Amino acid sequence: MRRDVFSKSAVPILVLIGIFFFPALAFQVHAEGTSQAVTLTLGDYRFDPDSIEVQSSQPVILTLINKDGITPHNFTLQDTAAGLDIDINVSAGSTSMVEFTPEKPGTYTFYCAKKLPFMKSHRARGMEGTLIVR
Ligand SMILES: [Cu+2]
Repeated sequence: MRRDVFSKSAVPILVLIGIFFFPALAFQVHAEGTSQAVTLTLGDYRFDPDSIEVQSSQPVILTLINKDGITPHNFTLQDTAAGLDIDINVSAGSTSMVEFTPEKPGTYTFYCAKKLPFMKSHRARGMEGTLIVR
């Protein structure tokens, strides 16, 4: 049972790592400046609101609430030139969070990438919106 001995001795080390590093990480997030909290509701094949505005070079904490009971949704925002690469699923009735920092001012389109076979995509049904970075 050498494996047991190893995992028991590893526990205090992992706890110590947690105690020393997590406050440091938390402090770093707060020291970077004001973060911007944005909440979007997803449901009925739309985003609400469908237009959001944020400041560049400041972290955005995006909360995605899927209010539909059965339909899973998604938030996709990809623009490689602007360094944006978000693709996050939000199961029916659940909430997902994502943090990103938009560095380049501009107007970007986000959408839901869900699509069932033989059906119109959620985006084609109107599930898209605009992120304006000032
Ligand atoms: Cu959707």
